[in-house]
Amino acid sequence: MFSALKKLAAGNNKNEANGKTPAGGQQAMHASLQKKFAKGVHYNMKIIIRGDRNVGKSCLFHRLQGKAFIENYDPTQEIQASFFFVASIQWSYKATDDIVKVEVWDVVDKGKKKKPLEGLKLNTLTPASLAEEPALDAEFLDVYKGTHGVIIMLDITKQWTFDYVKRELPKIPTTIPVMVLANHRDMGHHRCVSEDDVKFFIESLNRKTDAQIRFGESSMRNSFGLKLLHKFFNLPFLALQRDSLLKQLETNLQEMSLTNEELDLYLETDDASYDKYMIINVVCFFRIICMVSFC
Ligand SMILES: Nc1nc2c(ncn2[C@@H]2O[C@H](COP(=O)(O)OP(=O)(O)OP(=O)(O)O)[C@@H](O)[C@H]2O)c(=O)[nH]1
Ligand SMILES: [Mg+2]
Repeated sequence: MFSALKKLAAGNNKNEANGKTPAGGQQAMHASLQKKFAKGVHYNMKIIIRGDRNVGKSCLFHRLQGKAFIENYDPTQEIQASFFFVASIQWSYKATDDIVKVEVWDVVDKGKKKKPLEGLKLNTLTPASLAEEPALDAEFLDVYKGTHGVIIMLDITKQWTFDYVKRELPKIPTTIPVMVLANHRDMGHHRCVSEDDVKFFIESLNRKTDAQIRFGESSMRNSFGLKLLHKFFNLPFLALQRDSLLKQLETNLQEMSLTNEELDLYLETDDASYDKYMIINVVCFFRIICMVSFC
């Protein structure tokens, strides 16, 4: 687990460097982008995907990486993180050349505990050391920390997945833009969660901040809704950009007040007095004359 934690914290620099497709769903940066990005990443944007079991989170996680639909259900055991650069998910904000690293997390609420010491039969092992290692899941990590956007998914054919959304949505910090994604749209004939029900619930939350809760529909089977998601990414990006600009503005104001203080201090020194300046110059002049005449 701790290696996975390190991976989440440190990104996939090592793998990017050797150009291999790394494990755990991470993706190496395309060689043609390396030159462009050599100038440095301007923004790191973290997007997390949440939702009840079996709603299609991992399918979306794969789709965002440009991969094919996964037919078989393989429950995710612990949080997966993937690191993209804008061009590799065909996302960029229209009015800017900024290089944005998009980090997507496929979040697992309750992971399967692992037995790290399985297979080892040493006498020195105590029952405590044989204890199961916790999985990297939402119970273990504060997944909203440092998050810029949330995609919360439900399956329109399963009422209880909407109940999950109802429970989780109010827990999401109101500063983070959210997309409620009603997935399995291609299964419309089995639909039991209506668009109106979801929209009504979202409105009932009465979010007052700029970070809105949006609603959209999707099908991971035929990629419907991915365009909408890419547009949605503009919201967390613009919020991130605004924070960064506000910080720059704050630094600018601090620098300005420091410069004014420096100017005030300078004006109190001998260097800033014309009379003293002239005396120093005259003394220097006579010294040079004396040196020249001695030579
Ligand atoms: N028809 C249809 N099937 C989908 C869609 N999205 C996902 N599935 C199927 O639903 C099943 C579950 O998808 P996953 O992406 O593994 O679900 P998950 O939310 O990651 O599940 P957990 O990892 O257990 O939390 C898989 O069999 C997918 O093929 C969709 O939009 N339409
Ligand atoms: Mg999954």
